[in-house]
Amino acid sequence: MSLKSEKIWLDGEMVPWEEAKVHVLTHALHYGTGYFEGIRCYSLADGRSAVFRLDEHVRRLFDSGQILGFPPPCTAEKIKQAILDTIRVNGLKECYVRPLAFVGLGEMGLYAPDNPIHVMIAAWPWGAYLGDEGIKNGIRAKVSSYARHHVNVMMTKSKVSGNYVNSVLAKSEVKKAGYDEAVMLDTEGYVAEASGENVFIVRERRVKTTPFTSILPGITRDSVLTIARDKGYEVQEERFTRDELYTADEAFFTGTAAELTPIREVDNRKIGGGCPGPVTLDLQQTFFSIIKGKDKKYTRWLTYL
Ligand code: PPE
Repeated sequence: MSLKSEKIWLDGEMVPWEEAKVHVLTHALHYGTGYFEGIRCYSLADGRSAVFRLDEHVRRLFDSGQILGFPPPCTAEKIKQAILDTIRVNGLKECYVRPLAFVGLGEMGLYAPDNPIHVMIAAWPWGAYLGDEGIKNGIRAKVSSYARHHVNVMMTKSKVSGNYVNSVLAKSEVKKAGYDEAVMLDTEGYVAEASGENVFIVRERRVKTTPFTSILPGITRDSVLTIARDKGYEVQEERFTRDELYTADEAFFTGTAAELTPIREVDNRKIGGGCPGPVTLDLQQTFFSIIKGKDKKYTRWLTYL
């Protein structure tokens, strides 16, 4: 994956990629005081391109700012336009977009209410996050020894940069042990989410996912829940345990980067038959046809370039 593009949007200007830099005393670099989004733009079957669920991602960016107490210094409309402009100016038909708002240079120390808030938006091509093989045949997951944030330790509904140290620890732990992705339990021992995805299980064709407890409210999670309900599956947003994950017929991850990736193994136990199950494949296929603009029922989720 190359992060290189022509331009990065920084505080209202299109800046050459090489010049989009910050000072080493930037507050966010020291204390993790930034918040970001991950958004995908897809090239459609009809030759156009569209950003998937742009409004919801920008809304969550503002929610993150509201939770932290330093909102972006511009309107949501301006950010939406800047996202579309960044994709266009870089000539990208299909890409991942990363907006980040962060506390800049000024005072050092934890309380720095007068430091400037910067916003940057970059875009680059990013293929299957957990690999082409993984998205097709499923990945091997391991439960991490690191617990997910407690709701009163970190603001889990906010996509805060600092929150991701917890994800980096978990992901590194399981990757070094030879697995593809980390499943994280909450501080009470229930399955929370993965290092960068939400978790779903299927048993007897019933689809279950973690409720809004200690998790990031995933936009892909919401899309898949909507698709599952529309298709007539019984859907439950309920806490579940690690052994319930082991004994599921099927399991999968959802995320903007990971899209809908089947889980074929957890802690060396095959899930179902050890390959993507029928409900997972059904939901995945519908999701893929929606993002490609082939399913007219969900065009409300697409913002055309
Ligand atoms: N939980 C976490 C912790 C998370 O980081 C993500 C997205 C999700 C759930 C799913 O949310 P959504 O994308 O709205 O469906 N993770 C982003 C960052 C990945 C990265 O490595 O960076 C993403 O998928 O863009």
